[in-house]
Amino acid sequence: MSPFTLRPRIALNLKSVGYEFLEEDKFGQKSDLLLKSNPVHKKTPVLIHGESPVCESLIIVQYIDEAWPTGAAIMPEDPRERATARFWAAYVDDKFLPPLLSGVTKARDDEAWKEGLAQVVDGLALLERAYEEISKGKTFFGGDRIGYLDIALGCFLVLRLAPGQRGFEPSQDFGRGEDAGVGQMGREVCG
Ligand SMILES: N[C@@H](CCC(=O)N[C@@H](CS)C(=O)NCC(=O)O)C(=O)O
Repeated sequence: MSPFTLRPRIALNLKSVGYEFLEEDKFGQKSDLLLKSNPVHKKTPVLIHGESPVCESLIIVQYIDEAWPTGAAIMPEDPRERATARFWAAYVDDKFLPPLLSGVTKARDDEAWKEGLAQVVDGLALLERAYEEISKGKTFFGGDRIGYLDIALGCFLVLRLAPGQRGFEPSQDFGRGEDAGVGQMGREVCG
């Protein structure tokens, strides 16, 4: 299951919204529905609510929070905290993920892999510091409950590698491992 797709699914579950999940064939042709629903990027996930598609996983999560306002809020209530959550979510997608998804898991040789891994570990150290500040000692960026930033980052911290695949294991490659800090948060989000 793609971590990008997990994001809206977690948000829908938090809001107790039922949905039908249509899977795309990763290795086959893109479906007509996907091409019609996301003609710009042609990527999943897409949320189709009524007749209208909503694209881009983090935009979908924000949409879900607004379209189903009952239940616990996913975005922080305070505008400044909302801006901070959006800032770090953009950091996750723009800076943290590219070396993880391209540099590390698709590295051609050991040197490229080490370089990618160093960038991932640096990025995670920065996110760990942000987590300490924002979570104020609680389990989640969102405090006692899963929030926007937990959804944005958490799904990518529990990536598991196929045996022999070069990649990134938070428990081995990042000092604090899975039982503390963002590692623990990731497990709770996806548990
Ligand atoms: N920025 C997009 C990224 C989504 C993405 O990369 N989706 C992958 C599935 S994991 C995809 O559809 N890949 C097919 C492709 O790149 O053509 C988001 O957050 O929704």
